[in-house]
Amino acid sequence: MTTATDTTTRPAAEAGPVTVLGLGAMGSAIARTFLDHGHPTTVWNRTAAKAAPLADAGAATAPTATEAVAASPLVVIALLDSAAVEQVLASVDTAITGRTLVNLTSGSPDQARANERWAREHGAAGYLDGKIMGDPPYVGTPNILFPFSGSDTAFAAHETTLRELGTVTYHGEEPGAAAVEFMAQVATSYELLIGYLHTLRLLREEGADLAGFTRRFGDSLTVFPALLTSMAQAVEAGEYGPDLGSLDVQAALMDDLIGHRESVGVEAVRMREVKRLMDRRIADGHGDQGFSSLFELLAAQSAA
Ligand code: FVH
Repeated sequence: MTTATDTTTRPAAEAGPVTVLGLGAMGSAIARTFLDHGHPTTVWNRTAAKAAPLADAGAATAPTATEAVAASPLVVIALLDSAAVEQVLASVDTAITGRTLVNLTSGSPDQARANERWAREHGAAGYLDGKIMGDPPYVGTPNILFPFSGSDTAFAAHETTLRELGTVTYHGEEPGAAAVEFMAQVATSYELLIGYLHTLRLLREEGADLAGFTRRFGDSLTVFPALLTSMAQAVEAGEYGPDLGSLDVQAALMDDLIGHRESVGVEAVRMREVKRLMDRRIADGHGDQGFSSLFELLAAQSAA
């Protein structure tokens, strides 16, 4: 194993040793950030050549994941997926004993819970599950988000180091909580963005100004936080006022929206799905309620 060069930018006593397993775009950016903050940093990657730029920047390179883990009390993993995490952890085995394991690999809440069990059963000092919302160039800036969950003592012990990576939030001891947050944030964004792409297609077909619309729509998003809050309150209480108007009125508008999309050759399957839910709710006698009440139909067995 080569030796880490100390590139200290703050007192060495504060910047403890860190190991990073996985040197893809994200792991490399993470390791570089730790180096920039003066942590003695040990790195390992399945394809060893990817460690070379980090070695040039002062990282120690380990020939195996096990040796990398042995080098630091804090071990950060950023691999492709949960299958890769499982394989690498199996090779590390009891070398994790006494170390804090931080897994930043994307995965489900259940995978996070399984990793926490594995860490506990192998004597780790603690397990934190983290997720990444942002791109590699933003690592080390406030413009990338890292939700964490898991051991609160591990979080307290390593919070300062983890905050060097970006904007950090802690979601409590339940190991799956950060993954729940990640899945919810990412899924909502995809649903919003596919609607936006449909709209851009519709505007293009109508010959409208995409940039101008986008600017105005961006401005109108400022009303969303209050709207989302009131929708969450309605769902929590199970009491549905006529938000966005009553469903009786909204269903008629939906017919116009669907008809417009279809008239210019834009696919409208998701809007037809919204209309189908509205129609069901109206048929159930809830036409006086608002949009939030569709929540009642969104459990898998009730949406069919
Ligand atoms: N923009 C991004 O990059 C996104 C932002 C949101 C969160 N993701 C998640 O971050 C994890 C790492 O992503 P990444 O961008 O670093 O991914 P790659 O550049 O493709 O690197 C993948 C690394 O995983 C190693 N690897 C893959 N399979 C295995 C395996 N079976 N055993 C050991 N290592 C494995 C791979 O090694 P190699 O191919 O170089 O040998 C890379 O080090 C990810 O969960 C994203 O969802 C990033």
